[in-house]
Amino acid sequence: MLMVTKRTALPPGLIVRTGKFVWNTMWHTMMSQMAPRSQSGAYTRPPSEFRSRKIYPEPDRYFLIVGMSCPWAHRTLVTRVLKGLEASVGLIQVYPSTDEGRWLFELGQSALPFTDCRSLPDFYRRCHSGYTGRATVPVLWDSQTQTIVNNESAEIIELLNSEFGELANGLDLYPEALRADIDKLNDEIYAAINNGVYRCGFAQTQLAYDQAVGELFDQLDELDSRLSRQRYLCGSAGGSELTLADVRLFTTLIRFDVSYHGIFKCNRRRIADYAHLSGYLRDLYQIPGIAETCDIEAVKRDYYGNLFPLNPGGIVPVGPGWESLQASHDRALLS
Ligand SMILES: N[C@@H](CCC(=O)N[C@@H](CS)C(=O)NCC(=O)O)C(=O)O
Repeated sequence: MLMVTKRTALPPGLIVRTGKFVWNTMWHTMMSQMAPRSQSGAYTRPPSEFRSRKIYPEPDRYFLIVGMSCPWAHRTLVTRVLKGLEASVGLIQVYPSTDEGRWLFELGQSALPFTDCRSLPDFYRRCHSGYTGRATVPVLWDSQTQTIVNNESAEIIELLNSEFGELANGLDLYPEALRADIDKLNDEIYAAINNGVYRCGFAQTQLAYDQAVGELFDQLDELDSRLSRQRYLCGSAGGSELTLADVRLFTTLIRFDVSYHGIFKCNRRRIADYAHLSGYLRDLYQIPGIAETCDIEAVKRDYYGNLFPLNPGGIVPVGPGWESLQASHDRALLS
């Protein structure tokens, strides 16, 4: 006689509660490794550890190690172009590993200094034995002493601006007369915008997210109004000049609609919705040589594909494109 076993289905409530418990526990564990947090669940970025400012301006001596999706590394690429340092300061690219959560070198890449370093953490340890901190890009590397000079983008761009003597052109992106103005804006823009988008995306509580997203859009609104009167961020209306403050804002703005708006939930508005910030972004993008430093596909792919806890399925959205960055603007009228 055929025996029929009666299978009892698990109650849906139990499945949902168990699933949520397991996922939440894993999510918090992975998030706290990817993004260190405060008691209140707010993202706290660890400080960079290599901070030398000593440069011996010789051609082919220094290299920048960069990942194309990284906004901090992008600052150094833009400054290298603006200062005409492409022929003197070399570039080494790294690529994010989808499963290891670290940057990898492309094997066989000619400029790679040590053939046995597969990953950026290997490279940091090779240059500074016993190093246990985070292995971040950008890195300014001295091939002569085989040491990392500096791994703080805010300082690397100042060094590229002022320490490469005759190797660089004479454009001053951090002029003495504007320094107080630049520093003040940099501090505000860093907290609310450059790091602000990460504070939104890496928030681990609703409260931390609400606070970060509020500050982000308040600051964007303020800058939009400032940029209605002047072409660039610093200097007075009619007399503004391109400075490092613009470089620093640019690399966040260009990633905004493509990645931060979606994956970091910075979605009260897009940059395209701002009357002046959108033209300002196009203006900077269209400076000769700058478009070549921007790799939109890498930005989209790396944010959506490699921040696993924020997008476990790894699906990369189709839009938006950035054809609109080529569109005309009337920013020159503000000069
Ligand atoms: N303070 C650094 C931050 C650089 C940074 O966070 N870079 C990210 C890529 S966007 C990174 O390399 N993260 C690897 C890690 O934290 O292990 C700077 O501005 O130079």
